[in-house]
Amino acid sequence: MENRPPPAALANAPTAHGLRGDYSAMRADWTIAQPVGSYTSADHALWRTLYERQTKLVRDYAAPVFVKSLRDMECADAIPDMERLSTRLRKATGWEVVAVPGLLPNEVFFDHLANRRFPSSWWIRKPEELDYLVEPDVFHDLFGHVPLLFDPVFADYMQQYGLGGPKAIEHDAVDILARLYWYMVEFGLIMTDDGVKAYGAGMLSSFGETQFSVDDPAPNRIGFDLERVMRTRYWIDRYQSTYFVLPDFERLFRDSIDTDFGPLYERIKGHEPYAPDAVVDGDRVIHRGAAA
Ligand code: HBI
Ligand code: FE
Repeated sequence: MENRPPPAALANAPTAHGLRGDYSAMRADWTIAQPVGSYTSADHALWRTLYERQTKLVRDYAAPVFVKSLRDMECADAIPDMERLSTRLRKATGWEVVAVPGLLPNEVFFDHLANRRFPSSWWIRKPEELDYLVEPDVFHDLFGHVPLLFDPVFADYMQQYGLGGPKAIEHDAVDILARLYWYMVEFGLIMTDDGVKAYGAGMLSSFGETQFSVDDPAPNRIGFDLERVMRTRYWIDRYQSTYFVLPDFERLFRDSIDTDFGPLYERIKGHEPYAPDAVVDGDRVIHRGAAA
């Protein structure tokens, strides 16, 4: 176990307040052994509170694959053991969950995803952070992100996202690629036989944003278009003003595979980004936001 200082690369991380995790005892790949023994009964009780609150919403607002995968994860009672969870996940899609101290430098994060390893913070938020925390905690990562990794097509997409990281770094376009992750992994909506449903980790781990994203009249809901998403700025400190809606996960995966991102980055860099609440010519508007 090498001892390493918190990475300078993270100094300007989205979490301007500085990072919470202990980055001093990590493996070379920035993972740590999940300190399962260190969780207190209060930590597990907080997990149950968050889990029970969100599962009341999931029935009505979440995509069916999220509901089914969450049930199969059987993690209602306590903060899951990531190794046990990985044993199930590997059988489904070859992914595993690895414990990390918190936010990672982009290239490290991309490399884990490229190898079907989802890096999850190991620590849980404080009770006073029930509704908002700046850096992803174990609830956001395991409850929010892992269920979708049981879907074979979305699991393939997440690996593609990681594989595409180095080209974004090469084009100095990580901020453009990150919009795709933000809108389609953290805050994505999908059309189902039962209407628009949420699948994004950011909204499904948030008590207020789950309902807001699916049926509040305020935000725009616009049909997914890869370039449109990658041109659109997003909020990191409030509910989104626009959500993009997939017809299915295949569309996200196919468009990613079929696109040469190099020229796309250069084209996008030549234009002003769209504001988070913009509705532009060519948009397939499913719902025009009341606030727009
Ligand atoms: N690190 N642990 C962790 N989790 C993330 O979601 C994450 C990250 N580092 C970088 C990052 N996300 C995004 O900035 C990239 O998708 C661009
Ligand atoms: Fe996340």
